[in-house]
Amino acid sequence: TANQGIALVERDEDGVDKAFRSDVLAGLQQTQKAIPARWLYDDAGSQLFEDITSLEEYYPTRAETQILEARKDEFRRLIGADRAVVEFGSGSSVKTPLLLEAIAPAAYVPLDISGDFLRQSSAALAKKFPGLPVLPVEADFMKQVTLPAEVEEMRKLGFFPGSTIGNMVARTAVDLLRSMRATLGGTEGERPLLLIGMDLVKDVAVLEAAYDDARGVTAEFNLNLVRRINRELDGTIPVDDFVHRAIWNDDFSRIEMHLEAKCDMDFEVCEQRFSMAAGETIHTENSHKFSPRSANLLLLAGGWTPMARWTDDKDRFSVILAEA
Ligand code: AVI
Repeated sequence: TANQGIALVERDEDGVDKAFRSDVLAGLQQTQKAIPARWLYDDAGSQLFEDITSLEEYYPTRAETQILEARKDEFRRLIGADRAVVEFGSGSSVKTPLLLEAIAPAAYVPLDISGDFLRQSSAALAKKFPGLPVLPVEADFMKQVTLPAEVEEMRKLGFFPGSTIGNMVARTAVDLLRSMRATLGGTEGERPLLLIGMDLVKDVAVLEAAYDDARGVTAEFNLNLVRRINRELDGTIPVDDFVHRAIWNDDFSRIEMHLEAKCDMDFEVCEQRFSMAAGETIHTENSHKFSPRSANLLLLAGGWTPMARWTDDKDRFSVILAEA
């Protein structure tokens, strides 16, 4: 099948992740230096993101969890039982059980590129839901994934919580939504559903605080990328000479994370020399925020028709049910 039996991470003879190296070297050569946000998530980065989700200022996780808790009856009614739930990314400890309790699915299929995470979270869920077939697939869900034969005949529900779609530019987000459709399959009479979390536009001060918390955990999450480059790519980047910035870009309706150089500097990565002037930045993440209309437009562009929409009591976050 398309997704099985291939190495998901390609390494050179020194054990260096080739895609990481080429993204970093290409990104540091750009006029506006930029490194794709996926590289924030090594083990340390994933742990720091976990820590972020419980910060006072970081509302998205709590707001989405509140919606999933409050709407169980509606999910059950609109989605029905006996579907196979296909989660894009390994299940989080809190959100996935809420959905599985609500709709009593026939199977649960988590897809993740990290086999370790996948095995851990699958084992935890299997324990929590005895009798539920848990069928993890190690795959890059940005591309079409072949699902296990056991779920072929079942109706499908895709689950993509967390507003992770917001970390992609529109072109990539649309490609992903289309890949999800292809992965979930279905026919004219038996269309798959998608339950997706999308964060909402709000007061700029609230947004900037969510991405620049008082304890500095988000700053550490961002700076960890530089530590990772130094460790894995023989870098000499002076970590302490960078400050974390979270900036609202109104034209693109997104929070941008940057690392700003405090002084002029020269450094090396993989034996290549780079220099930065004081005030220059490396752009490390986008987190797009949606209006109800822009969320609908993105879903429609990706081949999904919104059917229902829920928000938390403070209108900070939305969960949308869409049909292929
Ligand atoms: C994973 N993703 C949805 C988070 C977000 O809010 O965009 C990543 C994050 N970056 C900084 N804080 C959290």
